[in-house]
Amino acid sequence: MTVGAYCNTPLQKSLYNSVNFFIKTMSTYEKLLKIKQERGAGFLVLVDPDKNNKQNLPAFVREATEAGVDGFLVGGSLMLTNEFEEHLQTIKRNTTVPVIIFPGSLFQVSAVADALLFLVLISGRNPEHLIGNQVIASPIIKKIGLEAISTGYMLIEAGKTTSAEFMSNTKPIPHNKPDIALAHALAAEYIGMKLLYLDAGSGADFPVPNEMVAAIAKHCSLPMIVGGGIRTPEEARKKVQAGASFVVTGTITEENNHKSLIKDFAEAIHSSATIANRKL
Ligand code: 1GP
Repeated sequence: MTVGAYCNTPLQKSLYNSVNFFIKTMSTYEKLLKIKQERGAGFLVLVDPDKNNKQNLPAFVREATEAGVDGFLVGGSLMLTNEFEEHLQTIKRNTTVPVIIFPGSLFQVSAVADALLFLVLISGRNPEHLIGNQVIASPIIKKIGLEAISTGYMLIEAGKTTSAEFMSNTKPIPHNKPDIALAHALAAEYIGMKLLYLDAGSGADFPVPNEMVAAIAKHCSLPMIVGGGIRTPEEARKKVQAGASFVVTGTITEENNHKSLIKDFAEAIHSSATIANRKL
């Protein structure tokens, strides 16, 4: 039963309709900010169509949504499948939370999604990922009316060469250099970007260090997504306590897609946020 079913008086009904209309007309970026403000931090699950089992996808998406996931990221560094859009459609059909493209290449643009992280790989010095691909993709994004969320993407040393590092041909920020990471984050803020994504890369041996997340959260006001190599709810909790606004899991939720684990992640992320996490 929906909340609307409990609205009996005309005033209650009108208030319910206004709130509903407001939520429906919010941009995906506004919805992310709302999650950050209300829950302190959000849980995003990455679906990589190359790694995901297509047969299990509808049930996985429904269960993850019921378990408290705040959004799905869809994308991958390679994309060996030609079923990217089919995956997006399946996810959209089975969830009510935002479905956001996390593009690994120019081929990962589609109007089926609610939005796209318009990534600029600020930690690297490869012009293709700083401006080249963005120029090629922009007219298409405009034409299909897709919401593009300007995101400063930073690759952080992961203990091994990840696909993201190899495919982007960039050097990650050293694990033990929070000051360098902070300088990049501040540059993203001053340039006018809307989000930061600190990524150790999928399957990283070790995740983005908590000290790095904390240094950025202390001095930079951009909402911060943190992902790569996060395998336990406890690890996710530490990222939120350090100041992450959103935590991403991909590999662990692909390998072990039990509703109970996803619920544990969601609870750890939502329950450990402080007032500082809620700040916009
Ligand atoms: C990778 O941040 C994501 O870009 C998720 O990483 O697969 O290691 O969870 P994992």
